[in-house]
Amino acid sequence: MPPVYRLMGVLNVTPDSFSDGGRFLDSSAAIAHGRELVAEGADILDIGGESTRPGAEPVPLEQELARVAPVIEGLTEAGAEISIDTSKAPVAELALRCGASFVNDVTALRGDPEMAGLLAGSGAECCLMHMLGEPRTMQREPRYRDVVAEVKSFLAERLAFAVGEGIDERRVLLDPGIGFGKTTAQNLELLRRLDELAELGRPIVIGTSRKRFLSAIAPGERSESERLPGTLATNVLAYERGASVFRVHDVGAVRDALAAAAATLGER
Ligand code: HH2
Repeated sequence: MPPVYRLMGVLNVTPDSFSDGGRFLDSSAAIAHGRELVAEGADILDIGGESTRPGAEPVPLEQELARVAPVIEGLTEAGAEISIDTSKAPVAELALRCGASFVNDVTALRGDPEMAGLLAGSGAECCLMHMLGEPRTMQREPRYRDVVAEVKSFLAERLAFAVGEGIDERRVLLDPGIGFGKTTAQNLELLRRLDELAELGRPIVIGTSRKRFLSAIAPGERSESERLPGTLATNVLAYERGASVFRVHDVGAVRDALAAAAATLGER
C-alpha cells in the first residue's frame, strides 16, 4: 500500500527565513539541499523566495523571480514534485514554466488577482492557507471567538472561490496556517481539532516545523534547531487527526515518525 500522506520539504532561498534563512541563498547550495531532502523522502519540495515569518518585509518581484527560477530548474529531475511558495502570479507562472506543478499560496488567492485564473488554466495543485492579516503585522494580538470555526469557514469560502474561478476542486489542498496570526493557544487548538477541518473534504496541509510556538510550550527557550521533538509530536498528532501533507525542514526524522504513527494506527 502506498503511504496515504506526502512529505513536503521546505527549501527557502531567502536571507531572512526564520529557520534556514541565508543558508540556501546561493542556488547551487539550494539545489544540493533540495536533493538531500528528496533522498530523505520528500515527495514535494516547497521552494520559496520570500519569507513569511512574523515581521518579514515583502520582496520585490524581480528579486523573488531571480532567487527561485534557477533552483526550480536545477531540481526538476530530482525526483520530487516542485511547489512554489508564493502569492505573486508572475512568480507562480515562471515557476510552472520552469517545471513546478504545485503552488503554495499563503494568501489563499487574496494576494494577487491574477493568481486564480493562472491556476485554473494550469492544472497545477494548489494549497490555500489561512492567515489573519499579513506577515508584517499578523502576530499583533490575534483574536478569534472560535479559532477553529473561523478558520474552517474561511477555508470553505476560499475553496468555493477557487472552484468558482475554474480551479478543479480535486487539485485544491487546505492549510490552517499554524503561526500565521495565531497565539500559541490558538495554534494548539487548531491542531487538537484538526479533524473538524478535514471535514471540508480536501487534503489538509500542516506546517508546524520548528515554529516559535513549540518553544513557548517547552520548558525553557528552544532555538529553531532544537524544536525537532515538538515538530515530530505535532506532525504525528496532525496525522492522527487527518492531515495528509506535512511541510517540514527535517524530512528524514518526520518520515520515520510518521511511518511509526501510520503503522500503529493502521490503514485510514
Ligand atoms: N509556513 C511557512 C511558510 N509557508 N506554507 C504553508 N502552506 N503552510 C505553512 O505552515 C507555512 C507555509 C513558514 O515557514 P518557513 O518557510 O520555514 O519560514 P519563512 O516563511 O520565514 O520562510
